[in-house]
Parts: sequence; C-alpha cells; structure tokens
Amino acid sequence: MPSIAYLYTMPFLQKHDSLIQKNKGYTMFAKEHISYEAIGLPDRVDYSDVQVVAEAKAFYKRMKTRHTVRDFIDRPIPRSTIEDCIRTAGTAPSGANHQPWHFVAVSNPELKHKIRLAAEEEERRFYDGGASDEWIKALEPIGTNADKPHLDIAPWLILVFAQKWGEFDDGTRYKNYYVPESVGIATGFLLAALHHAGLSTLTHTPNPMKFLNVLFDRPKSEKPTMIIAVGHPAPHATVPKVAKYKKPLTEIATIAE
Ligand code: IYR
Repeated sequence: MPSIAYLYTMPFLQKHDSLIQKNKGYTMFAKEHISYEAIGLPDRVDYSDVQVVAEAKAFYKRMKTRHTVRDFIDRPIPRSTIEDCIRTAGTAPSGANHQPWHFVAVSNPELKHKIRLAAEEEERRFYDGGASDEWIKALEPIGTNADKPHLDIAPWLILVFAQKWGEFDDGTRYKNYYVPESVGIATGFLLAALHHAGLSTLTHTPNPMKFLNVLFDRPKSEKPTMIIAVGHPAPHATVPKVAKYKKPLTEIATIAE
C-alpha cells in the first residue's frame, strides 16, 4: 500500500487536494492526474575533467574495501544512522519512479531472535538436503552453514521487501515495473551507504522468507528479498580468501570505443 510518506515525496500530487481527500491520497498513479513537468536539474555537480577521474578512482578504492562480514559485535549503532542509510537507498532510480520497496529495520532483541530462529529453520532445510549438491559445493569456499548467530548479535537487521504490486487504499492494485531491478539497485545503494558509514554488512537470503511478512505484518503484495545484518565487525572476524578475488575488468567489461 503506498504510504502517506510516499505522498510527501511526491509534492506535485499535493496540488490535487480534492483528489487526495477523496481517496486518502492514493490516487497518485491515476495517470490522468499526473502530467509531465520539468524542473531544472537540481544538485548539479560541476567537476573538472581531472576531478572526475580522481573521484571515480577514490570511490572504487573505497568500495573495494567492502567485505561481507559474518562475525559482529553488539556495539550499538544509532537509529538515525540506519535511517540515513535507508534514506540513501530511497534515492535509487526505479521503474516509473514507483519506488517499489519497503525496509524494516529491527534492533529489538526479541524480534531479532525470532528472525534468527525462523531463518535457521529454513537454512537447516536448505543445508540438509533442500539445496542441490552443486549449490552446496559452490558454497564450500564461502564457509556458510545453517547457524546464524549474527542475527542475534548484529545491532540491526534491515529487511528488504519488494512490492510486487502497489495497492490503493481501497485495495485495488496498480502495476509496478522492473521490481527486482529497482529493489536490487536500492539494496546496492543501501549496502554502499552502510559501508561508507564505516559499517559492515551480511546479506542473508533464507528461502522462503514469508515468516517476515507474518512477524512484521507486511502485506502479501510484498516479497521479502533479503535480510541485511548491520554492525561493527568482531575483532576475530574473517572473510573467505576467495572473497578477495574479484574478476578483473577485462573479464567483466567489454569496451567498444
Ligand atoms: N541462504 C543460505 C545459502 C547461501 C546462498 C548463497 I548463493 C550464498 O552466497 C551464501 C549463502 C545462507 O545464507 O546460508
């Protein structure tokens, strides 16, 4: 369901006061009420060519220090920091700008523990026969298993939900576009923001994750895609050696000049 918060992000809609009142603000996707309106490019960056080259290098240098971490300490992280990182995720581009995502940030220890228990149950099913031999073999160098203590220990868990469709207040649906792509981009922004803040993350994907809809009362239009554990790494934290291998540019890119 589009939230009131969504409405605030769409100030042009507030022009249609009568419509908003009529339908509690959920008419924003009725095409007849939305027209194209251009504004001058805001926040223009005006780097010199030299600066562009330097900034690209600096960001690469920063991002390549990101590692998925499996061992956290319980050092607290302010709620406002998590909110800022989610705000960054919310700036991502999306199909028709529908922003088909919802993030649930959990620091409550009982709720984190419930998530852990349910996730471990799914993971046991996965590791004890649900997954193909090929998949289990592929995970060997990563060193994962069904135990997920980080879901208790990390101070925050951010749950990412993809809105398969939108719902007006009266329950009628509207279509969302490029949902996996949009949510993937937003999740990438989120991971980059958390890393930029000096925090470590673990992207975790028990399957299925329907239990998250139940625990957090999310509508069935929303599919949980990921649990991101967020925290500071434990002093003894390690990463799998293979994780340091990233494909070279020649392998991931073709340049056609
Ligand atoms: N969801 C499981 C299995 C898993 C799958 C992949 I692909 C990974 O890169 C890592 C783990 C788990 O989180 O343990």
